[in-house]
Amino acid sequence: MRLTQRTCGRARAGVRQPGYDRSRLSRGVVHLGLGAFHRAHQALYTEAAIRDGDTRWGIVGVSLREPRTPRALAAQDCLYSVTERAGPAATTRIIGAVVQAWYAPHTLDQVLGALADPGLAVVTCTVTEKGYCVQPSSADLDTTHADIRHDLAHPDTPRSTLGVMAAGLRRRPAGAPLSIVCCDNMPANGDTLRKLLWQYAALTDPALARRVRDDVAFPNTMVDRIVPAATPASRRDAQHRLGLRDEGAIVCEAYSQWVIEDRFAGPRPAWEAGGALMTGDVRPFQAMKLQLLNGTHSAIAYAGQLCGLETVAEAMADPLVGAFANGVMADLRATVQVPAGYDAVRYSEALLQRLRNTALEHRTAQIAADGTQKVPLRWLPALRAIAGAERPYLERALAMWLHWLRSDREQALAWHDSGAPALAARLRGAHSDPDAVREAFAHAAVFGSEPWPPLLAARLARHLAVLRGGGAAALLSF
Ligand code: CS2
Repeated sequence: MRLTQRTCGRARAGVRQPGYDRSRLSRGVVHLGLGAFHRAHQALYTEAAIRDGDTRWGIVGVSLREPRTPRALAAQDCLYSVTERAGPAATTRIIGAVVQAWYAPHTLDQVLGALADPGLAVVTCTVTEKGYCVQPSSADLDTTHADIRHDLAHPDTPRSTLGVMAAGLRRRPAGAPLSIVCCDNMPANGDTLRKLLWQYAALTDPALARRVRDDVAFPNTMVDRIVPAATPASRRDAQHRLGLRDEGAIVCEAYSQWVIEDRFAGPRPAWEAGGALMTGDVRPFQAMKLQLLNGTHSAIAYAGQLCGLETVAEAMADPLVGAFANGVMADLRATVQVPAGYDAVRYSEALLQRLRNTALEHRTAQIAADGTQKVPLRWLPALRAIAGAERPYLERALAMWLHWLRSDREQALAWHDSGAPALAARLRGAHSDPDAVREAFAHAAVFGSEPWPPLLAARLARHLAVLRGGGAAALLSF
């Protein structure tokens, strides 16, 4: 039997139900990017606000690219389950906060209508780093991006995140307050989104650009929860716990954190009910999390890929990769400023513990995807900050990524990471390892245009030579 509004009461005992009248929910939030992360993170905070009695905040979930999730949710009255797992312990709950699940290419008019509704006060988004059509090294709009070019030519039938936001805003009556809350892993994510949307609007519609600048709030946020993409095994596990078939089931860790800059243009859900922290300055939280967690994650992903380790937990259990992860975190810690009240070492230890969670099937391939978008945010600031001083683990991580790109995996990569083929082609065209490093550093889209220290280049070339000769195990045994 499948999970729906009619059947949800028949879930196994112990499964937590929404516990409120979903028919009373209004559409208060439009969310762009209906993947597992949103549904296991922000949606749960909104659920908590609704359970506290505020029925204004039903979520209109919009998928811009992927039809599977909206189709699955629509067949389940938008209900789905979240199973939180820490080792053998697990809790399963049914989430009721999503009230619509739309696939934008098929429902564009409704999506734009929802964005234009003056009663709508909050838009959230999780479209991944590449979903913003941003140039990773400069954080400026990539005006050569095919989707941006399409949307500039066809502003009323957009397909990019920015194009959809702009088209919705254009239809919106002036003066209706709106806050757009970016929930992707980018430093200053709200400020960056404001700049990108402004740059996009300024290309064709100066009045809209002014509204983006003056009328819309873009609070910065730090989001944290490990939510692997569902696999057949995780779905079976969740369905077993639920006792109903659920094509939207998510299995994730029990840990969750959301830190939000308290800068909204109008009303918002009381996300504090779910434990969100409202603060004046999110930057130290973002830097700490993006570098220590995501930076280490990416290093584990490439080391794991090169060593044939499929999941993060397997990689962490491998003596070489496990020790390497610890070292990368220490290298990143050397330059990161943690928020007041945090102890960087204790935070790192808790992270390592989370990464060892054997109940999650978090694939190294998933984290390795989109490296040209992630590496410039996760590793390069630390390598810039310590120009001169050797950071043995982080530099080995960078060498492993370059080696991974130049090996024959670039076909698979091209599919995920549209920035990878150009860098991979440079690396493959190089005549020697030092030449490969020169080529990489000359690739300004990823490495920026400021020169990199020659000593760093020399060390990277040596690491590439070791990788070529003895593989990742040789590089990590030092
Ligand atoms: C991961 C993140 O896929 C990735 O690149 O590093 O999705 C990570 O799991 C989350 O940011 C954890 O909060």
